Amino acid sequence: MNGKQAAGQKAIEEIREGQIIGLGTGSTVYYFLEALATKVADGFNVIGVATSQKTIKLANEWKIPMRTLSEVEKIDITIDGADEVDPQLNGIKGGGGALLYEKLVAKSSSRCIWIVDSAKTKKQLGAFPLPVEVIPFGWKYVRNYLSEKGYAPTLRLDTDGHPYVTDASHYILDLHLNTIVNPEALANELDHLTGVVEHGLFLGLTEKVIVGYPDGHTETL
Ligand code: ABF
Repeated sequence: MNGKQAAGQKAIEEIREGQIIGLGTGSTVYYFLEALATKVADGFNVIGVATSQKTIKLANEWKIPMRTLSEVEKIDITIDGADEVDPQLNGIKGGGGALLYEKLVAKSSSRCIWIVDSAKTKKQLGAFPLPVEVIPFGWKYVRNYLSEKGYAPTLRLDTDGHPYVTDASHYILDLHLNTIVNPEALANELDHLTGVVEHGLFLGLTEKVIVGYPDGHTETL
């Protein structure tokens, strides 16, 4: 067992019969979905709300009943991954390109829990490139603005060298910041930049982080 598997399986303990569950994206969430599918196969009654086409595909394969976010009034609990987490439980998300839908699902949830392997926990955010989701029409304006600020933006490309396109048909600029001294100030700046749809700073959006270690044990932040 690896850290991601340990964290994914541990998160099952947070789930109750009859809940509407936000299902995140990524390889750690894969292990949570696998464990959830086993319970569903045994008659455990839950409804999932996905954050990406990738998660919808997996949930359908494993026969987890699904709804879209617009079909539910409230999500009871969301289980999602993250790319970096700091001691204040702030994080960088969006390495998988699903940050907009992940943030909408997180903000629609009564509870949110992240599941990560121990490599994701950092003293300070920023080593992982910060994803910024932008309207394709204005991506060069945003790229130039961020470049002039010294944020070293790069347009995310897919495997055939074309701009990566999110499920919401936007582009992503990844900011290479190394360290983020004041995440709140940066989030506020990005929130007010014309052309930016959303960014991967998830501040105060999770109540708990389950950290999985290579030996299979987990700790909770
Ligand atoms: C998702 O989990 C994304 O926000 C983030 O990029 C990803 C982490 O992926 P993994 O669990 O595969 O490391 O929620």
